[in-house]
Amino acid sequence: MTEQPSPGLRRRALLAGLGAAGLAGTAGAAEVRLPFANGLRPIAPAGRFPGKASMIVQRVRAPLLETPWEVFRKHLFVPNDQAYVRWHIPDFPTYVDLKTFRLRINGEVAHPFELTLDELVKQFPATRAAAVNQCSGNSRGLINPRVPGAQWGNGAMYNALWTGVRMADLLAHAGVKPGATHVALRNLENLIEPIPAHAKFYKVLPLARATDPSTLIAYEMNGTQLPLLNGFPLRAVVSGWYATYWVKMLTEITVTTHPGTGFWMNPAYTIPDTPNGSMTPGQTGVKMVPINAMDPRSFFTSLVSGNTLHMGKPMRLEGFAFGGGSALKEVSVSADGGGTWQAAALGKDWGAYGSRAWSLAFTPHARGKLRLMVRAGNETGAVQPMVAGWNPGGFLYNAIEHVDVHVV
Ligand SMILES: Nc1nc2c(c(=O)[nH]1)N[C@H]1C(S)=C(S)[C@@H](COP(=O)(O)O)O[C@H]1N2
Ligand SMILES: [Mo]
Repeated sequence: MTEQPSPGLRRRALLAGLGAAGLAGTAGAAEVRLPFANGLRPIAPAGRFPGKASMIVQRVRAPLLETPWEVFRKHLFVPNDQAYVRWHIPDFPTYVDLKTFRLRINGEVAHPFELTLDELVKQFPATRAAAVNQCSGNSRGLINPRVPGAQWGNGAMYNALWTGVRMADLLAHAGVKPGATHVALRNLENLIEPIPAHAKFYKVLPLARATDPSTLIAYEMNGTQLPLLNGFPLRAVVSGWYATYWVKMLTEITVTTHPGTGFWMNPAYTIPDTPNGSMTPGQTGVKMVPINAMDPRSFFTSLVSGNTLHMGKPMRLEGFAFGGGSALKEVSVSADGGGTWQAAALGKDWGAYGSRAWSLAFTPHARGKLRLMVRAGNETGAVQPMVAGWNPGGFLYNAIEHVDVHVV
């Protein structure tokens, strides 16, 4: 697994040419079977989607493209051309003209203002940090009982090194008025008229989250401009929170005094207001709240189920993990069904909200079937559960992962 960020093969995002033809039709002949019933998906060849190498096709229009698991086995920082893609509305812009593009800061502020991309880059200090972008519904296909929505495997996430400006700096420049409580993040799709107002995708953040120093407006991903499909030219990076808040093609930040009424804040993207966001299927009268911070997750990369290990032969187990809403605290591995856990060594810390590599020396001691489990915990005390909690949106999946290997 490479632990350095690299932007991927295509160094420049394609800014034009993503016309209707680019999003229509069927994918190539290759297929992958995700690990759940009805998991067969086509694999799009490189170049089938602009700026993207080979991707698992969950849906063509609006695109839902999943990162193949092989990519995570090779890269701690997912190359831009294999970062997953998720759009809600088919009619998003397929071309962004930087001559006319502006980011506007308005609403409950003393001095509303607007900037070109160039002005944003030049007038505000750049900051750079790793953070994991993860869809709220990542791994939804593994939730039991199944729920509707994109049936993702584990590939609706990516760790990237983000460069941008702090949202707090822009808001301070505008002068937030007393009494303001939230910021609404709007994007270029909101300017497209055929989309009815109630359906337009925008998200609202509590002011405290918007002004946290880890909340960025990013213009680079792994050292190069954002791919169009990942939000060129600007996107919100709400480090530690689910990607639904990471508004792409961000064009307007409106400071407000209310939490927003849009469909995409409520009922979409809400979770039960219970300690771990879970409930019983069919349970009624459960209070729902907007989804927010991520939970910890950890994965194997050096092994997949079906691999063979050799008895008595020392080897290294490897993978990556992230803490979610707070920094990763520990990763441990169990070879006895969760009875005992051994702490793994953690690799370089690229920032509290990014992924870290982990590794552990291991020697198999008995022949036969062996299940290895990996578990992460974060600084606020959240630890991955053996079985994922259930909620009707199929969000927050973070059960302990395992590989089943043969020892010979
Ligand atoms: N403008 C815009 N931004 C958006 C969305 C969208 O549909 N439109 N979807 C959100 C959701 S739900 C996810 S999971 C992430 C996906 O980010 P990605 O495409 O870079 O993977 O974008 C978020 N930002
Ligand atoms: Mo999402």
